Amino acid sequence: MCTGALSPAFAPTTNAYTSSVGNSVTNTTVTANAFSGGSTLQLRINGGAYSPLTSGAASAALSLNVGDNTIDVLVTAADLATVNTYTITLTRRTLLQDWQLANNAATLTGDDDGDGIPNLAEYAFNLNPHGRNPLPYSQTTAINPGDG
Ligand SMILES: [Ca+2]
Repeated sequence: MCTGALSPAFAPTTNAYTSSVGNSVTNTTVTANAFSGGSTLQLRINGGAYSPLTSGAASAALSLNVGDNTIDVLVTAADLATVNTYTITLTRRTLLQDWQLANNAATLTGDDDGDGIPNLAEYAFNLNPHGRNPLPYSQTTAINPGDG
């Protein structure tokens, strides 16, 4: 139905799907197959106007926002009375989310390699969150017991 993998797998009785793409993916196309010859298909993204979609043919390119995009495929049966809408929530990841996925860094506050640098700082300093890194700065604390 969509260029990316849908979750769950497409089934006629399931109306809601999710999928995700990397930050570098700026547009997508949707291909849908009508179940019966008399059905018509329409497509819209992010609540815009519906446009006709030819069964089995790729749609025009749909521009994706970073974050969630809602793609609706409206199916009208030949009797014009039976209407079904299939909705795909397609998430275009941020650069940070791409990095988290590539590095299996589930949380930004976690410190997966225990080197004292949280994952978000590993990202910011372009470090490896699964290889201990020397701290990008150093701190020296002088203790002088003679003071005060
Ligand atoms: Ca770390």
